[in-house]
Amino acid sequence: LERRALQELEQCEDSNQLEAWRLRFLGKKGQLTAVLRGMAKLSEDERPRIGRLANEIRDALEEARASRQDALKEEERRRRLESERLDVTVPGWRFTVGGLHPLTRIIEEIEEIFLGMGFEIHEGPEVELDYYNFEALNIPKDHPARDMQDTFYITEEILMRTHTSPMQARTLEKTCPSVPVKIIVPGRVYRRDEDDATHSHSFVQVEGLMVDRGVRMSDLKGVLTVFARGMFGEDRQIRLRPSYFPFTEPSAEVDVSCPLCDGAGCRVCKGSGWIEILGAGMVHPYVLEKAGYDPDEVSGFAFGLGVERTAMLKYGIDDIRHFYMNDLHFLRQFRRGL
Ligand code: FA5
Repeated sequence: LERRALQELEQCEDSNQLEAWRLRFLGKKGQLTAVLRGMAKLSEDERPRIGRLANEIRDALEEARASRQDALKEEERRRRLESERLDVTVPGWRFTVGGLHPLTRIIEEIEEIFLGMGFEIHEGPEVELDYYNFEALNIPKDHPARDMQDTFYITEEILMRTHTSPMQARTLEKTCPSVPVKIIVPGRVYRRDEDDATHSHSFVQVEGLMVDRGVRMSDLKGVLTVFARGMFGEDRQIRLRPSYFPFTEPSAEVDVSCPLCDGAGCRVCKGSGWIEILGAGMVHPYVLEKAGYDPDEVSGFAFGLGVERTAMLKYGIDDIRHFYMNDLHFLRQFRRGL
């Protein structure tokens, strides 16, 4: 019995097997216990001898079990340590860190420049009422100027805003009758334009609006000059060309002298030396009146700047679609400084 028990003990590989072994030999119903129980049947002179022998075997088995248990524990500890081993010399993972999108960076730069001139930053809804996008800006339903901005309609009265100018009307309605009002409104706009190198059906504008007593066209020119120099360099010039918007009078299109121009073949300005970046003008009396202001008391200017065009000009990018293709080779160029 002892030999068999010791042999089987050797084969126990873990604490479960060891416990099963203990029950098999030393437990209440175990084989050695059965021997001790059977001693009642033995004769008087056999009993002490067999009893001693059985006790010795029990002690030997207990002892063997304890040392097997220690060995198994030690083995388990060794295995655990092995599996938890950490090689601190293995090279680490390289984490790829993203960066700000070039358009986000340009918007932040624009905001900085206008904050510096005392403008506040406001935001407005991209899904807009026809009323604010057109009507309140002096563009009634049958007005031919609606064709200038081909529109995505959601219902007859709700549309995707085609410019950030509705925020002129929304803001003035709220601020009336107090002055001064000095805000810029960055935001995405949508038009049913054919996509090409300089047009996108969805792009970003920054609206500017200043209303106060005695605001003049020269204030507009001064503010835009500060902007152009802050954005493109101190030696930039701006040029105002007469234009037409129903919500400004007079209206102008504003060009910046090409900062990258290298003559007739310049791929940014096509050799003209100037690039259009925004539309602007003096806020039309109709718009002021509609919001509740008296146009004889206050005046203002407004402008709408194309952010992609500004970024293209600043970084010499020749196709607006680069901003939306998510080509990492393109985007990584703008990562420095995060
Ligand atoms: C307007 O949207 C007027 N709301 C601007 C304005 C505001 C005038 C306040 C007067 C007072 P326009 O449609 O020209 O104007 O667009 C303004 C600028 O947005 C353009 O100068 C150009 O930089 C940019 N832009 C226009 N259409 C697109 C287009 N499809 N893709 C990318 N940029 C565009």
